[in-house]
Amino acid sequence: MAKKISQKVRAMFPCYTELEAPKDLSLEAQLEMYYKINLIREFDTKVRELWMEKHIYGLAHSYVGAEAIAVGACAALRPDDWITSTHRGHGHVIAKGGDVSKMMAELHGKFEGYNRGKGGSMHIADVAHGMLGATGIVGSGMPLAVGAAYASDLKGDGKVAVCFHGDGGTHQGVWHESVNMAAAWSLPVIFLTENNQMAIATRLECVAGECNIHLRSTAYCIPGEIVDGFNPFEVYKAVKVAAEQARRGEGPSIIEARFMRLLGHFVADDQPYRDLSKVEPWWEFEPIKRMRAYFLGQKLVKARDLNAIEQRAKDDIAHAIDYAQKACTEPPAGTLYDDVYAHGEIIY
Ligand SMILES: Cc1ncc(C[n+]2csc(CCOP(=O)(O)OP(=O)(O)O)c2C)c(N)n1
Repeated sequence: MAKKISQKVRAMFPCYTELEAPKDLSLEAQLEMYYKINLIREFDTKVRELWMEKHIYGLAHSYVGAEAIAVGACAALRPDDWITSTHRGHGHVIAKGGDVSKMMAELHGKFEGYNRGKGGSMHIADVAHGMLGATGIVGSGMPLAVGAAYASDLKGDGKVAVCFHGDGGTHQGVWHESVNMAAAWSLPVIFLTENNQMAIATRLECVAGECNIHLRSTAYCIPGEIVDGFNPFEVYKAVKVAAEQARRGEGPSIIEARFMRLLGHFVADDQPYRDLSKVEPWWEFEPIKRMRAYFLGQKLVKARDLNAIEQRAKDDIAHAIDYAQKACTEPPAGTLYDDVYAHGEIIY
């Protein structure tokens, strides 16, 4: 029987839902989600430390707290489906099956990294795994997702594109243009809003006429749904339904995964613009704590087996750091201009 949700939780987080595993997911698959959530948590926790110690170049944005969204969504996709990402993309890469060692090498500016050390955190793509790329330009992943979905529609290969973006991104004109085109052409896209209720220092309610982003779907005559963004199983269920609709040719959907940004906007943000005592209670809802309580409470898994999964995630990230720092090499000076400009004739 579902547990009663307290008034206090309801008032703070109205879309909170208790964890209940989807019927079509084996325990093994649920534990794989638990591993990936831990892997993302550990990756971005270490990235923050390494950035502070000046091992990592460029800026980095943490996916800590948002793990349930990427992992829940990607578990509901086929390996050959597409995703597009944001400036906060490490979680998307890992959830879609990317290589943590290659990503860690890239963040260290090493030649063995995803972009041969030239791109850094916000430019990681892994097309072989269907990950079309992170981007520092808010909103720029949206038309990419529509384009990928259009290609799949023309080819009839049954692939779906999930467009991850923040709540801030939904205020860009390109969001509306992308949703409109996908709706008009019935394209297989899922617009998945990671609504952490903040865009850098700006609270959503200060800049949105309608804070319920999923309700904007009515303007485009497509389905829209809101889910608890800290609950990987609810994200999975919503994406599964939306992906099945899209594959049947029924067009795009909007899913708003609501949660709270638990850390600063970027790794060194000490957040003078918000009262951190109001953020603290949100840690109660974070996915690792809740999944652990669920598996133990339902007597599905023993604590020692969950500990072993958590340790495996830690070991895998320790190995990735070791690889980036000890086994990888600096990019040779002669490769400075490689992959930067296309070789070709200029035609006037
Ligand atoms: C086109 C563009 N405008 C502004 C920025 C600066 N900027 C970087 S992240 C960000 C906030 C994005 O907020 P949101 O989409 O909610 O994502 P979140 O960071 O909360 O995950 C802004 C305004 C940018 N990178 N690109």
